[in-house]
Amino acid sequence: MTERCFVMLKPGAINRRIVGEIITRLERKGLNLSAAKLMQITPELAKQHYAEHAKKSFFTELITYVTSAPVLAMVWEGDNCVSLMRKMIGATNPAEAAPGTIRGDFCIHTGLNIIHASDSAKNGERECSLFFKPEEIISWHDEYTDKWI
Ligand code: IDP
Ligand code: MG
Repeated sequence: MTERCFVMLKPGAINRRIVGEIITRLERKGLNLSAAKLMQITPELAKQHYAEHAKKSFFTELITYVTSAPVLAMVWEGDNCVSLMRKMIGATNPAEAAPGTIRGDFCIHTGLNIIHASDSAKNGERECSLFFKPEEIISWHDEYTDKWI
């Protein structure tokens, strides 16, 4: 079933100049990029996005990190997009993320794990609408995705 997943390349991905490499991996999987926006996010937006972690010990550190420099907010679509994306990004702690995953290949510390992806289709919808207006998300299909993926 087609799903939407909100993906955010955190400040480390932009500053380390690996945005293109990460997007290439997601495109090659066969997922569709349907929105993208470079943003310097406010603490208010970051806190809304990560509301479920408000009481955690790392919350302040997390908000400081994701607001410290630009992020690339994106919407990706495809069949089973959320679970595929979570597999491709790997475990939250890069030390446990398998080689071949984005976190497994590009980072070391949990607090600097360079990429966010929604953890359920429901959260995917919630997060996409937090960062994008409906008209900014452009769902598209082509012969490649419909016939060959
Ligand atoms: P996820 O990003 O894999 O969904 P969550 O548990 O939702 O993982 O945590 C959100 C983000 O909060 C993580 O990606 C990471 O940046 C940060 N984080 C989670 N746990 C820790 C921790 O124990 N120390 C520091 N930062 C953490
Ligand atoms: Mg999460």
